[in-house]
Amino acid sequence: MGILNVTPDSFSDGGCHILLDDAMRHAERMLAEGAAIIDVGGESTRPGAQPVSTQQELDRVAPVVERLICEFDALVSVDTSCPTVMRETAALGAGMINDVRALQREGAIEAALGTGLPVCLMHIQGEPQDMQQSPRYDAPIEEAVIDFLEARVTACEAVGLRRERLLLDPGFGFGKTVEHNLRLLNRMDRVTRLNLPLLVGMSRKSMIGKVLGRPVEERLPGGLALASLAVERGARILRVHDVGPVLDAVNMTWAVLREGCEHD
Ligand code: 9MG
Repeated sequence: MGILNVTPDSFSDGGCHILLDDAMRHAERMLAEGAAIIDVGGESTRPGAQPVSTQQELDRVAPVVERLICEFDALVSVDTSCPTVMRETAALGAGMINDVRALQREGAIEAALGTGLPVCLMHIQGEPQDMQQSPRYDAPIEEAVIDFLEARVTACEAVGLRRERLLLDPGFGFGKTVEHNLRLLNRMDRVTRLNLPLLVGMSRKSMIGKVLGRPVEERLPGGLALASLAVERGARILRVHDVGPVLDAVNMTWAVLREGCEHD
């Protein structure tokens, strides 16, 4: 899943893909490098980001979704928590909803249900504005994440949004310290026990910066290591900026894992 941010302040490529033509070129490049999904977001969810109005989000995202669908044969995912944006972009042909708030906003479950689209439910504690202010948990992080995701799946099923349409995401960096993120990655096999496909996003995130002491533009090697480990621990979709290099890392990882399956 290639990341296409159409926000002025997104943390790692902020401002680069604001213009429609730039956004199309960037999407084209990610698809040529092997992306199967393009994830379009119009509201930054980086730590400290301020919310945007529904109209602002729609104005950013809708033209991009419309042109992506017109010009490319790709699955377009919309990174949104807003019921109106879900409905409007689904009507334009979007094929998936990626909600970092796991459909917790009022009306979001009903809107997602009405679209008929698959939905990624992500774990988050707090809101982007304050989620990184000393995050703490009463239970081990992996148990907190599993309990939250199970509860969100139950809430979806209660209104008729069937689990066949759901994907789960442990939400690296969303209300978590570096230690939480590292522990969660080590125990991600437990999240796979919920028996739903796992989507994971760690590309260029601050956990890499903090461990390696690298600025955002130098985090690719760290991101490749995390991508490989995530696949080995059960991730099936990786949300990334650097599609080509990550795909090589993933294909190499799969070659090793396949050999293990064939000869065990
Ligand atoms: C929008 N967004 C930013 N980071 C993300 C992550 O880790 N997962 C998902 N599903 N979406 C994300």
